[in-house]
Amino acid sequence: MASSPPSRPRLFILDYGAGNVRSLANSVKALGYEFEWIKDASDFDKADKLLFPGVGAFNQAITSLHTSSLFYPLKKYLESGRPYFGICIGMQVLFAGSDEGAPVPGLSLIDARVELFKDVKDVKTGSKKAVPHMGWNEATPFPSTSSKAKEQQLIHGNGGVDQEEDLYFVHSYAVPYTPSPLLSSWTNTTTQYGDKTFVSSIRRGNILACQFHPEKSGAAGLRVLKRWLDAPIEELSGSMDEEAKEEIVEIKLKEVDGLTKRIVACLDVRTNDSGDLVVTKGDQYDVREKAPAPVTDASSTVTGTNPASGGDVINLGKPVDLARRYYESGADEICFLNITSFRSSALLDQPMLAVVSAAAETIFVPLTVGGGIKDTVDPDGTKRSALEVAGAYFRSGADKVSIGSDAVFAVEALLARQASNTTPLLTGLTGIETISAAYGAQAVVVSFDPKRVYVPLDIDPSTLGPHAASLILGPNAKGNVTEEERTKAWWYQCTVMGGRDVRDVDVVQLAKGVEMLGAGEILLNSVDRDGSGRGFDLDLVELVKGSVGIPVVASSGAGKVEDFGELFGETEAEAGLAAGIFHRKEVPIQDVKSFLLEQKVPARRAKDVAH
Ligand code: 1PR
Repeated sequence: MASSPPSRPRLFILDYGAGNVRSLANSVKALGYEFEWIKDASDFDKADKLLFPGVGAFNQAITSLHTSSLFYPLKKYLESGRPYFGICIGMQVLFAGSDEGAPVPGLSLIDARVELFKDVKDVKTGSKKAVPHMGWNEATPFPSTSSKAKEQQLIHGNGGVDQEEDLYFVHSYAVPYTPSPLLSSWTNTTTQYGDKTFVSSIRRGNILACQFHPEKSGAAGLRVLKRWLDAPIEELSGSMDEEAKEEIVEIKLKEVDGLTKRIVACLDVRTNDSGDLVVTKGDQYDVREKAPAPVTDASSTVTGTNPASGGDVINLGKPVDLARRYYESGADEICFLNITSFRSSALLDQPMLAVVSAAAETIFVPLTVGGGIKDTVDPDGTKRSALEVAGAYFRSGADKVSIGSDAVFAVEALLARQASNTTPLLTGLTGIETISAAYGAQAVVVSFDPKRVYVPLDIDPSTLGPHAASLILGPNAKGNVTEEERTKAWWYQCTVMGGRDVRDVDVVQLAKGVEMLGAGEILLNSVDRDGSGRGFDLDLVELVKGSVGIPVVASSGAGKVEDFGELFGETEAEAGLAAGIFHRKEVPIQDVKSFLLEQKVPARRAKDVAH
């Protein structure tokens, strides 16, 4: 009788309830492995290998482990010498404690602490770097004695991550690297962000853990996961107590850190008039066909027009197919915006949840989803909190949620409390606050939809009140400025409901307000530049970037690769987003990357982009 194939090690994943574990689960499945969830303490005894993923708050993770009585069984598993792979919070909990949230002891395998990124500065210019550290950066192998070189096989070297490949990080806290025998015995890679060097992965005995997200780092990250999943148990097992070499290793600060500029592909999604969920794209937020759509034959030759299609929702394709195409073309992130969500409850808008869930199964870079993330009431009267809506998207595989209209209303209320000296200034009840508290600031993006308000060039700024802070004088405007614009001045007014309704809030007020509420990133659209192909509104980007310490994704108006070079050359934006030029196949994403690298702008390098 043929011998049964050797049974595979029993792989378990620990879900402490607030991380986006679906992405890791999807990655493990895509690599051909089955797994089981740790449901209670007894499952640790069945595990041959254990994965612990997660984003979010240290305190929340530790507290959750205690309330589910998993803290000590986890510690016992780690001490058993069986293989452990921790990701992000799954690495941080191994340390003694963290600056994040109320003080609570970690598993304390390593007597060092996780600290907040404070006063991170660019080494060359001294300019302040945004926190969270969000994007693609390199993990540099730790200079080590030969015993470690073998261990690094799991991340770098033969088929793992190549030295120059980038990995995805998203965190506001990290373990600073300081030369010491303790950290020398654990540190596997280090990463530099601004003028800070931190421990980006550890390896000792049966423990492998990384600050970056291999499940979100494209093909490079999946190779790291695959190495660990493929490795025989005996290769991964061992004792953490093996004697450590008393080495002190200095890591020299480089003049330029490795963080790259992100290129984000955005898909505006809505139902068309026949009820199908399609990717659409208009200009200045008008997504309907102007003229009747062209009719093409099998060879895509235009043979006429379809008079009935005038006024139809522009249909550029199916959301998941297009998103997969962009992932394969090297997009660093994918952003879905459900642009008619304000018409119904997101949770009832199952197709959008299904889109995210399907996309997350085959796309291994960060996914953001926006549209309808707010407190809602279903048609039957059921109340749904923004946190509940966001949770549904995270469980579907989203890494970040984007809040638009609701953020404007929250900042309006904040400004009113400020004006009337009402305390507390922060109620803790807004969607930004509740989602940020539960999933971490890095999971909360705020989408701006500003519209220019033109005023005479010789206006007395004091007549604009607080909006004077966002006033731009045409003669000083940057980038692609028309002669007519040079004769005017303007400020940027915020809109809601996809540009349909203007509010008495300007972009500087909104930016400062959402940062105070706990947002981790700004998606900065421009109604005026949307779909124009005229390039990004550099003055708008500079205004908002100069108002906050969180990352800014510039959006709207990209028409050619040079527009991205101009954006990153003229502003400190961390990312550039485009839609139309990608949907219409006018500019391949890889051409944007190649152009940026030619211009010496750091863009993600990957040996093979998609898995
Ligand atoms: O208000 O929380 O429900 O969120 C609604 C979301 O939908 C917001 O993020 C809002 O920006 C977006 N939205 C609403 N209506 C539209 C519309 O177009 N009618 N999309 C819309 C706005 C912004 C980008 C766009 C860039 C790049 N689109 O998605 O793709 O401007 O365009 P380009 O590269 O083609 O120039 P809520």
